[in-house]
Amino acid sequence: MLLDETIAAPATLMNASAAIGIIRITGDKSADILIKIMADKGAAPLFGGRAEIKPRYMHHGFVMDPGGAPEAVDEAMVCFYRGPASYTGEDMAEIFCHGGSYNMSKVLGAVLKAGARAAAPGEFTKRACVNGKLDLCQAEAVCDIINSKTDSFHKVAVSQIKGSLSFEINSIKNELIAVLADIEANLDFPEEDVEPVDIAAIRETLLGCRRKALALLSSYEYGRVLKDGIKITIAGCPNVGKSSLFNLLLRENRAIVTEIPGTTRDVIEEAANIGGVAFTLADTAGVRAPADIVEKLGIDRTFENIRGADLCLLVIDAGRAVSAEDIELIAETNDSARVIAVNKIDAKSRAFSVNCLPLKDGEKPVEISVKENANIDALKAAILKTAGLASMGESYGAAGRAVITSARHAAALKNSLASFDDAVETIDANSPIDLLTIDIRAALASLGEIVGETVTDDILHKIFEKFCIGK
Ligand SMILES: Nc1nc2c(ncn2[C@@H]2O[C@H](COP(=O)(O)OP(=O)(O)OP(=O)(O)O)[C@@H](O)[C@H]2O)c(=O)[nH]1
Ligand SMILES: [Mg+2]
Repeated sequence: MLLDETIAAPATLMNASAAIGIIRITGDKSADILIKIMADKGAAPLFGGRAEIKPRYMHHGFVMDPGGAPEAVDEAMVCFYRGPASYTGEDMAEIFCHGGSYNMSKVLGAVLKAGARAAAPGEFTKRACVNGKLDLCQAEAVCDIINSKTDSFHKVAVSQIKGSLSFEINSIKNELIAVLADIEANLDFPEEDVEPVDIAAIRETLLGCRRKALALLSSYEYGRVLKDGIKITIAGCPNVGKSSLFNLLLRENRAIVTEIPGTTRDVIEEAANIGGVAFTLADTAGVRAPADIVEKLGIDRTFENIRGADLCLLVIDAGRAVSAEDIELIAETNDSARVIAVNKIDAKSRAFSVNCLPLKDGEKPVEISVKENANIDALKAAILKTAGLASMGESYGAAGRAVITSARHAAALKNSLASFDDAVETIDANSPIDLLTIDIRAALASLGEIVGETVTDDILHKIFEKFCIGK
């Protein structure tokens, strides 16, 4: 990456006809570009020189095309940030022009003509990282904040950008660095008056660090679900109210509902936010002996979907006796995470009895009425509890503890655990102490990958190419 190049990109959507569009510039030439392109009402240069550009101040003017027509391209406000007090740590400028793709590309065109190069995806944040304004996991949190769709994931991303994860990783690293320094002092000056290493204390410290790394890694189960969402398949016999429940959970009339059994014939998937957590809900065809090939294919898909789900929401109709298909579906989902909703409790039949359902020990169906919107909160709570989210949310979210949301971070933590195990093994085998430093260095390298101290250019490139342009 050439840090001496000045780069520019739109920081807001180019394809929307928004009121304002922002063009971002970073690099040494940022001020010179403003001098070249900004003019006052009379088309005279707005800035006589660098000294006239007051940092962090909104200057009003007109964007001119350098070397182009004498009339203004657009009217805009510009703000200059003097490095290192900027997002990237370099001199930066932001041009607040009018929105719209045509107008913004004209303004960007003027900036590029004045000496900037078009930025690659994530290049602004990458520079912030290289210049030490953010560490790598904070930079990744920028992406998470922008992509977040639920309150719980957003909270975790904001706490990560504030440094919660970096803090925990760095505190483990600092303990390891202290241990290394201790060992190395002994290796380098064994004959001098250096305290002999207390190997039992080192072993304890390493086990303590391992526990902290493991606790972080364990949070990934929760973090993954927050990030990717949890997949719920709504299944049951025809006409039990699956589509009605699907619509209620989505808060929109997405699926067709009729009193005719066999209304839904294919799988319909939609994203839903339940209790601040992202879910993908799938409504499916009701299970029965199929009347034709279309229904058969639909029911095959229902079973496929049940098998691919994180959780199955089985709906049973309290308005009639339990059927053979209800029992078949219960058997089919016995090994999955499952919530049973007994629906139509408002029209409960004498022929229906919960006791006819072959439930697992301690399993309690939730009695609901979609028609009367009754007990839906209890159903949502049961879903969150079965997905393990209620308790996890309490221990992570409420306690403000760092949560791992990235597979890359989880893999690095896993590698550090292996190095901690190697280190303890080295101690227990009474192996030479310099071997121990190799294991500790390996653990440090894995943890360093998370905050970006020990990542290769290749990995950096992979991380930032997922960003949008202008980020
Ligand atoms: N009384 C009562 N009727 C309900 C309730 N929930 C749904 N219904 C009615 O039950 C009928 C079937 O509802 P759907 O949501 O289409 O049922 P489904 O399970 O998707 O049916 P298929 O798509 O055919 O498998 C409709 O007439 C709904 O209005 C409820 O809680 N109480
Ligand atoms: Mg349906």
